[in-house]
Amino acid sequence: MSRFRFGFLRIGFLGGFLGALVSRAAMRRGPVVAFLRVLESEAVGGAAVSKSNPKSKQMSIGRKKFNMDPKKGIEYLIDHGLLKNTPEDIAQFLHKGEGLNKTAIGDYLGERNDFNQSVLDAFVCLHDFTDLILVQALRQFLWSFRLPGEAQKIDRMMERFAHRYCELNPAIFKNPDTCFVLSFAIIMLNTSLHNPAVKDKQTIEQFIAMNRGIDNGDDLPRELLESLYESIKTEPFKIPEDDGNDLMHTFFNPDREGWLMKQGGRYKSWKRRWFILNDNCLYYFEYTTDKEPRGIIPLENIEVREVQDRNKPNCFELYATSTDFIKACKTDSEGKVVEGKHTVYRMSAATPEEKEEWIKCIRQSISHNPFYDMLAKRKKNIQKNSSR
Ligand code: 4IP
Repeated sequence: MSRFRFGFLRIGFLGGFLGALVSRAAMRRGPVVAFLRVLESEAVGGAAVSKSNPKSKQMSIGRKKFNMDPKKGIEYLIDHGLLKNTPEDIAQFLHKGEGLNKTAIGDYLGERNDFNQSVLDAFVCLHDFTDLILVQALRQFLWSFRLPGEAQKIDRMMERFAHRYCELNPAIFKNPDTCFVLSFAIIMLNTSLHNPAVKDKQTIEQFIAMNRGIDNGDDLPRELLESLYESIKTEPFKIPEDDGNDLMHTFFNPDREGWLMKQGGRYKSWKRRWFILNDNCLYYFEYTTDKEPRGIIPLENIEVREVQDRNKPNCFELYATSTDFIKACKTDSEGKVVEGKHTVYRMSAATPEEKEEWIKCIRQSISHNPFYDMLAKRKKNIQKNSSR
């Protein structure tokens, strides 16, 4: 949760700063939108942005878009040739689920139109429940996405699950409805046994009684119900939470984070700061638990190089190629957001390996926008002309 709040504040902070630098119009629509604009602008210049691996950069943008708006994310990935427009391909992508928010997956699979329903079918077929007891199959299925809140959607998804389970394990139930009903009894049992708010815990006898006659009028074998009960009792059922955490976590899933020593701009004192590299920005914090960064350095039109420092080992620095100061912002001693005053940002890592890693990751994150160079040249001309 703290990471979520932390991430959210980071958006606000970043939005406020980049809004001024990047797009005031986008800012009026809120910091998240502003930030998305930044991502989009990255996408526009995708090939130039990530020289080493443009496809993985686009994939990462597509995933983030998916988490904000599943339909748009899928469209983006199809448009960029990263997904085929078939239910099978999309289902595979959702099933793999890498970097995807489980609520967004659930929303997409729950959509009522024919295409999404075909994706749901293909998605369910990617689950192999062969020889799994029902609890294990449910654990697997319900962990792969978050069930939407709407009863009709839940009904449809659980119905598909029950069919798939019975297809792969034909000898257990007389018909898929038994599997469907028992699945809900298991979910309720889980709440009863593991939710501290529930005082009267369901006993095994109550669980058996509750499921009497559900198999086409017959009872299910006692051993089967006992094994399901035991499984839930010993290991609670994990269902993805919807606290927004996943979404922001995906949004701010850092490329790299760790401690570095950082030298001041005007005063050359060294401070230990927690650095997070993400989405072409470098953030630094006083403590890992801080909600707001002390500073943000957009990795745009700057370079990184290794340097020797008399006082610190394993140094590297960020430097600007076309401006005097590096574009950055920080909170000053009174808590106000001000522009940074660094011609270089010099950092010292704990080991030579860490230094190498930081340089490599930062280099991959740096983007070049020719507009800034043009603007810087113009500004210099203006300064030159006005001082004549
Ligand atoms: C400060 O030195 C810190 O090093 C600041 O780092 C730094 O700001 C200041 O740079 C520098 O003067 P003292 O604490 O000894 O005064 P931090 O903000 O991480 O505490 P930066 O811009 O590096 O964040 P200038 O440029 O404000 O002087």
